[in-house]
Amino acid sequence: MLKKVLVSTVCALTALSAFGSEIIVKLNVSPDQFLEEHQEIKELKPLVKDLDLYLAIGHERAVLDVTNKSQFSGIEYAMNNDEVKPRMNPNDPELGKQWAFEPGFSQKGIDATDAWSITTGGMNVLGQDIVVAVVDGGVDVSHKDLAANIWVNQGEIPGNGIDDDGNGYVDDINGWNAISNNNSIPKSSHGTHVAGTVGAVGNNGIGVTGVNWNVKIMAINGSTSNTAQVLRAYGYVLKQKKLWIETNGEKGANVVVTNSSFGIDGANCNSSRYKAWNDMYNEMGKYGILSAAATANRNWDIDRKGDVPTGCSSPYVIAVTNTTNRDKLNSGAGYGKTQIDIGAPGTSIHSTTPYDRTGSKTGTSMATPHIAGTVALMHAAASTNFAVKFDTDPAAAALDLKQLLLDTAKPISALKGKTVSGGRLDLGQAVLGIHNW
Ligand SMILES: [Ca+2]
Ligand SMILES: [Ca+2]
Ligand SMILES: [Ca+2]
Repeated sequence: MLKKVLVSTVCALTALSAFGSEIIVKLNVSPDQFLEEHQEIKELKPLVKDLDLYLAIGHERAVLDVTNKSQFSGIEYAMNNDEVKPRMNPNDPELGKQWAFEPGFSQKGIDATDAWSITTGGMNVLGQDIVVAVVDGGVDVSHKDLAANIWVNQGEIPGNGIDDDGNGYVDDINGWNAISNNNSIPKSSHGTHVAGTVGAVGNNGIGVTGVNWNVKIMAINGSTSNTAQVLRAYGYVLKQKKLWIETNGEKGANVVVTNSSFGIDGANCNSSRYKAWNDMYNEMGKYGILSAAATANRNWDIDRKGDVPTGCSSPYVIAVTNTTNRDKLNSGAGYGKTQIDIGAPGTSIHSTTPYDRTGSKTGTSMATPHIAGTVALMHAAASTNFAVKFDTDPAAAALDLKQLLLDTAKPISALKGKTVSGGRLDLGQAVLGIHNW
């Protein structure tokens, strides 16, 4: 027993040398006597006198000296002063309905709590905004649980009929309506739900939370019509990102991911007939934009049937299918060993709906914003190493991020051989991975 204590003390004191200066000790002599016997320790700060617990402070070299002594006189035991992290659970009252974030005993959530102990969103380590472009039917940008997380074009004066920031779009405050080609964003129920999963305001005592408690959502209407409108919608995103890079963040927006929950069932994206889709994703990818895309709501093998956009060969597309709270593939969702990258919760997902409401929806459309949201949260958590690479080589860094997202997916039997990763999103591992990148 004594030996065990001594061994653990050695380990603890050795570990202290790695951190440099502090260790917790339980004394069995008076503090004065301890300091007299261990001149290497500069100071003892009382922690809990009733338990004789002190914080011992010394230089790295001194601690090594203590470690090398054959006897640890005066110490009953020593412990690392390990970092303690808050168990982050937001106070949003409807969190209990968001099974994807708060796994119950039998439910298969995405490990959000672990991710949120590292970051809950906001800027990256370089102080840059992180923007998610929700290309959908529009978003209720005034929803009380979304408004604070809606992207605002700082260079544009609203409602004056002038393109103040000279980006080619008049009065584009929160995004663009690519269908009517103006700044009026419809309050789509679908798009508002998607936006809430990406980034409903977390820990504000209202409604739900998103994957990101804090993020910038660019609202773009472009999903409910035809291919030309979709291309125009993506064109807006591309323009804002290029402007952001060209002006060193003065104008435009640091879009890191688009969310797309629409498509053309059974189409071969890699045929010449659909070429502009791949061109668009590749061009956005050059500037570091990944595109999370919902696969067909069909019980289909996309590798055989084809799909636009989740069958597109562009490496910047992350093709997403829909898992349930039992980690099953939703019976109405597409799959494909070569084309569909990953699963994410998309069944009975609770999120924001227009006019300050909330509600539940099911579909690959509900799975995809978990992935788009994850890309954003990964940027918020990313190490300086990653952030610098993203600044200097955004295309390569975006692909690194995608690879990590797939590599950290939790393997599940329902997706084995049916997706590239064979797994379902694990937000906690993805965020931890990029944090240590
Ligand atoms: Ca403008
Ligand atoms: Ca204006
Ligand atoms: Ca909330």
